[in-house]
Amino acid sequence: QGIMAGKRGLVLGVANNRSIAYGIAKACVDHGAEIALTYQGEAFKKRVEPLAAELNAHVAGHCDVTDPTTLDAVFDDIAKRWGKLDFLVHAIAFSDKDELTGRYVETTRDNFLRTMDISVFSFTTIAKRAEALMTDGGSLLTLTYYGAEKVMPHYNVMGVAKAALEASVRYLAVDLGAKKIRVNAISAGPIKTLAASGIGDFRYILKWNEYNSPLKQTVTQEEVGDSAVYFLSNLSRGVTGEVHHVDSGYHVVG
Ligand code: 0WD
Repeated sequence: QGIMAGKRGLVLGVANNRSIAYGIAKACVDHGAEIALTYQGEAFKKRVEPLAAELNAHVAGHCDVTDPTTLDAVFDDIAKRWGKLDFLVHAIAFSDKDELTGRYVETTRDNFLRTMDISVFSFTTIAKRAEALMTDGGSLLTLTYYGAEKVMPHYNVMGVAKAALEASVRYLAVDLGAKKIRVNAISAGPIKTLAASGIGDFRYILKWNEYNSPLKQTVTQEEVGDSAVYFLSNLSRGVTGEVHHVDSGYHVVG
């Protein structure tokens, strides 16, 4: 049983077992939820399938958020299989790693648009698709970072994208609130994942957070997963439009 018993959710952004999305998926399953995962291309299929088996998760197919036909296919698959959806996790972001170092002012137009498309617009278009299936209300959760609020070294265009993503959370919360669909974000502290390895000096950022955060440690996928259960379950039924820091308290000092 558990706090998530009877809930069905789609988790987007599992690349491997270090992904934040994997930590969230596992916590949801541990608390009784049934989940579906997607993979981005054949290379990730091989990594996601064994993780799905371990979590008793349905694999809803290939999903590349820059290709709307793949999103249509995933949501059709969920509609046929479950007929409805209770929660959705968006843990997707991308930027050219050559631009996640040096000066923000050097950002190219192509990478700016691609970063915003994959890291920001994708959440909005996915929210629209989820709305159609969340007939008993629901909970949408995305992942952001403190670089949206403060200038962090090397985060550059991704910081600008995360600021837009956090604003999207507020606008979507208003649009979907009447249907009792809640929209929130977790602002996670730095965690070593595939995506994070593209950010310049990431190891230094991890150490900085460990030494300076109130809890004197970096956060784990499990800690983010446990906090996500609060947002995805009925425990947070009175909460929407929120950006919640799961960062060992770093934001109160940094
Ligand atoms: O320190 C960190 N790791 C933090 C991450 C701190 C705070 C926030 N976040 C955010 C990220 O910005 C992202 O929104 O958490 C989210 C999940 O990121 P992650 O768990 O750190 O990274 P990873 O395991 O790499 O998962 C991100 C995945 C991609 O993996 P790759 O390695 O290919 O970037 O996002 C997916 C992909 O699976 N992704 C896409 N999915 C569909 N279509 C696309 C796309 N076009 N592009 C990337």
